[in-house]
Amino acid sequence: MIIKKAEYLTSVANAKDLIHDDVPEFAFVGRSNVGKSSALNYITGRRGLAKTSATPGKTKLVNYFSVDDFRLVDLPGYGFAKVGKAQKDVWSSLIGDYLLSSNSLILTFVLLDCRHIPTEQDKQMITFLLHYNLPFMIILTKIDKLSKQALKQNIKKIADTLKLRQEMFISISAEANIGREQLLDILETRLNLAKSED
Ligand SMILES: Nc1nc2c(ncn2[C@@H]2O[C@H](COP(=O)(O)OP(=O)(O)OP(=O)(O)O)[C@@H](O)[C@H]2O)c(=O)[nH]1
Ligand SMILES: [Mg+2]
Repeated sequence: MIIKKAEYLTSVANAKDLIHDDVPEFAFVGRSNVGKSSALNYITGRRGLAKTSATPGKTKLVNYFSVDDFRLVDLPGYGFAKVGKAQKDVWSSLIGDYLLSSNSLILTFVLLDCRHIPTEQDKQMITFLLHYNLPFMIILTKIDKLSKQALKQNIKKIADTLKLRQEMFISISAEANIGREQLLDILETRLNLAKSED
């Protein structure tokens, strides 16, 4: 798949302002600083599209990006001490509101740092997605930080911790340009599936 157009659409702070239409959406969730905004930029091939930062807690709103005939949605990070209490618990957060109310969300990417064992909040996010039967995949980020061998070991550890099959995992590095084609293939497959279900 080739991305022709990618642009910032809007940011939303309250559940009542979330977009409800039939444009298919892919969402990015995960801990603060895991690389959500970077992954979104990497997929689109537009470096400065979503704001990234070495300081956790950069993305505080639901940010919508319009990409060809679909949208990418950058969600606030969780697990960062300074985010409000409401943002800490997915069941009662803007993230949760978004995930449950978007009627055109076709796939959620849960991003995990390939170096770390998932936190309680990561597990809670996955429990939430499973509970509501929302389709998701895991993106392991920053794989430039590990050797091939160490990455392999960590994928197994992380998959075991989450009790998920390794087929649900994609490994990427926005920094070292690894995984973009695989991600684009997933987007394309999901978009075609959504179209055929219409
Ligand atoms: N080495 C390496 N660093 C990365 C990679 N992707 C992102 N980073 C760095 O990780 C930091 C956080 O990236 P962001 O994309 O802003 O993370 P985020 O998940 O959007 O963070 P919040 O908006 O705070 O929730 C930045 O300093 C990025 O440069 C990667 O593939 N490799
Ligand atoms: Mg961000």
